[in-house]
Amino acid sequence: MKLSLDDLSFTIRNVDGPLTSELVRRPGDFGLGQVPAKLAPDATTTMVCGFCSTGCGLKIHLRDGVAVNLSPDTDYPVNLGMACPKGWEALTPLDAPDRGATPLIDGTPARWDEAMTVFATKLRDIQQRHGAESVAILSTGQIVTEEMAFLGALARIGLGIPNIDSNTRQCMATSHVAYKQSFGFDAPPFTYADFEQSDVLVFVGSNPCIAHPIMWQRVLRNQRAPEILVVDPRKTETAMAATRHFAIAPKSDLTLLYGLANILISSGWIDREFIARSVSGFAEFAEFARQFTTDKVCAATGMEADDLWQFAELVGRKSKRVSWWWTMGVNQSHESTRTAQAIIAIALITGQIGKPGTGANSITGQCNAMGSRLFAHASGLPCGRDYLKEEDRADVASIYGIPVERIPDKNSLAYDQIVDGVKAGRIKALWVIATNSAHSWGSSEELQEALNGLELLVVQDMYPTTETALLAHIYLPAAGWGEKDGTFINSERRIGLAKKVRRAPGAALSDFSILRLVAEYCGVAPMFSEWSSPEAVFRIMQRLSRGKPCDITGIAGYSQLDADGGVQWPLADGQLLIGDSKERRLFADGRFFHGDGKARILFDVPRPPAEPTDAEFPLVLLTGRGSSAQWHTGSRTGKSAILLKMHAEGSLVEIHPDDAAARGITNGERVDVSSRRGVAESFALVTTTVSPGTVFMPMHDEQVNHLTAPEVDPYSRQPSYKYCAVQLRPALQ
Ligand SMILES: Nc1nc2c(c(=O)[nH]1)N[C@H]1C(S)=C(S)[C@@H](COP(=O)(O)OP(=O)(O)OC[C@H]3O[C@@H](n4cnc5c(=O)[nH]c(N)nc54)[C@H](O)[C@@H]3O)O[C@H]1N2
Ligand SMILES: Nc1nc2c(c(=O)[nH]1)N[C@H]1C(S)=C(S)[C@@H](COP(=O)(O)OP(=O)(O)OC[C@H]3O[C@@H](n4cnc5c(=O)[nH]c(N)nc54)[C@H](O)[C@@H]3O)O[C@H]1N2
Ligand code: SF4
Ligand SMILES: [Mo]
Repeated sequence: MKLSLDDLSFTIRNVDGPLTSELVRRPGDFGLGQVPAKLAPDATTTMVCGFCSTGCGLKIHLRDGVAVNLSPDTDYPVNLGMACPKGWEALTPLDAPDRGATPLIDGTPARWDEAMTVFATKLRDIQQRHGAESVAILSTGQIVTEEMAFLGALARIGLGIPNIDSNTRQCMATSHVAYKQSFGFDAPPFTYADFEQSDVLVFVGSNPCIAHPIMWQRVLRNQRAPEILVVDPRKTETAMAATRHFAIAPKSDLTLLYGLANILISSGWIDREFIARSVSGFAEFAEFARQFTTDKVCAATGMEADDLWQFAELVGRKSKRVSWWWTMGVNQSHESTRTAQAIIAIALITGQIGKPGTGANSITGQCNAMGSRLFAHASGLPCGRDYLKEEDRADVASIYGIPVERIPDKNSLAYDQIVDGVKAGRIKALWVIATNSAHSWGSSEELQEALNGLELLVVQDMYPTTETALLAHIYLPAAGWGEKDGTFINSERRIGLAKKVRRAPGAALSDFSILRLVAEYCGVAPMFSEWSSPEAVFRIMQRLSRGKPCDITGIAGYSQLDADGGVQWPLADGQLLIGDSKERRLFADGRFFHGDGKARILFDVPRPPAEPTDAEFPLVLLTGRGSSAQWHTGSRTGKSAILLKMHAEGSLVEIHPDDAAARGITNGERVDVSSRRGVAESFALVTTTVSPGTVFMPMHDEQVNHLTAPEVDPYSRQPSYKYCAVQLRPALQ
């Protein structure tokens, strides 16, 4: 149905109206919706948290149909009544005084009609003058899956925008590619119960005490007196709580893992039966791994031989359940895909997968990183399909009811290639949705300059005050978590429901509604007539998933997600959730998703990062999460007085006492941190949590990416944020 401008202005006018249940959905309603009709005005409802990928369930307490408070859900299978500070404070950022309440054109408030007219006109004009390749989109792992699916389809199929990628590239591209190549599908195999059922847990480049506090609580519930091994160059909070900490040299993980594999294979601490049945590439790998002798591994990692052998023995014991967990210390590296696959290889050759308390387990980051990996149309067509395969394109075309020619037969550029295009002036128009690239992308000062040179920068965010939004020609005010309906997929493949329990401020609209407006103003709405509400899109997603490893055709709808505490994929048509099947892991039958049913071992010779340290820049800068109260670029968590009180103020750089003394730097002193790309003004925190030769800065610090390098992994194109050469000096003055 073609919507008239009257319909649009009806909807838009009503944005300012009260939050009432009269505003029911109807054709022409852009999903402005109401508090779900089944909720009594003063009831409690449940939904998942919108910060991290743990995906905790929260009880939302309503007054007059509006959320006024929340508490952790005691019945939700993920968090069992617990929440971290961000979860407890999740409603606060919604009330921040700098929320965007109206579109802005060059900083001046505008009506939606004006903003959309300018957007559509400029977009078409740039496409015509400079060709399709001149437009790109940077999206996110922090909107609901339905919005991601809609955005991807609208952009690539509807609007002819060939390049769309997201911050998931900065975060999860490595796990996506590693699993896809190794298992035949991007399938994290675990369930959180595995934290409680392991005898040995190995965390590689992962700091769950800070980044996934409720997953860590699940570890603490483990009654098996587990060994907890942490591989991290820093003595993190998690390392301090572990039974063993291996403070290896930065970026020596791949050598370490191959060395472990060599010991495991040569000592016979492997599961030959499982390998024969379920693994391909073992013989070649065994041959390859022989070169990683104990001496070589100790030289690269800085470990003692005894420690290396004890590590191997702990993970090689057949009678024990061993689980491997990795996060950004692995994914953000110049050889990240092979590092992740080395972890996978060890789990495979020791037969530690598909059973309770085992697995090669990538912990995801953002609330919906997993949704973007499966449904965003970015690095592939939904549910593991490939733009380059004719049958996959035909499949999607028939599900969408559109001619197959509409589906591009080319892949999108990756984030770093889009950024290069912006810098080189090839990309003239960029639409940024729910990510703050000007802070979070490496070499950020250079990017900020390039963004300034764009013909059109559209930023769609909850706040017009982010570093990126401040540069926008058109700012589109978005509703956030709690102000719209849809689903998130957490780290253990659990699809959870997010609900509208608040009205977004002023004229702010849900991303879903904004996409509907864009479709309308760009003249492609009829192609998306079926994409009328988040739940309608969920039905389309179910059709996309049919017959795939992530089949969700058995989910009855949002009502089941609500009633069952979320549902892990897969749940195919006819499959029922009974008994303890609410917590399911994959590969119990030892069969993987490649045609031969086997998992593949993939490996490469380790190589050094592109930017070595030298006399001018002798220290390695590590970056990462600073505290459980801070979220990324701080646009949300920075709005909570409580969360602000929970972490140190200002910029801090952690430096070892030896390195500080060598530079005449004392604790608390002002310092300049410089790299080949920029300088950060900071204060020294002299501490032994970092090893000599390394320093650490939290990524929440806006200056951190002035310093970081642009190197990416060749398979996943994920940036190596956790390694660049820097120098520290007392600040001049
Ligand atoms: N409080 C809070 N929680 C969050 C987030 C947040 O911003 N704040 N963000 C969420 C997101 S999107 C993500 S992706 C996750 C990230 O979660 P994590 O990956 O656990 O967090 P990071 O601190 O980025 O990185 C983990 C560790 O990698 C280590 N590391 C650095 N270099 C190396 C190396 O060469 N080898 C090894 N083995 N380790 C190395 C760092 O010292 C760091 O301790 O957190 C999620 N949770
Ligand atoms: N040096 C260094 N850099 C890093 C990392 C690191 O470890 N070190 N980690 C990287 C990783 S893993 C990640 S995931 C990225 C994160 O980097 P970003 O994605 O840039 O960080 P956020 O602050 O989460 O930005 C999300 C934005 O979306 C907005 N938003 C929230 N909800 C909604 C919504 O529903 N709709 C809309 N339209 N907007 C919304 C928020 O206001 C916020 O401005 O940073 C990466 N950068
Ligand atoms: S652990 Fe993650 S999902 Fe759970 S309350 Fe904290 S931020 Fe939310
Ligand atoms: Mo992330």
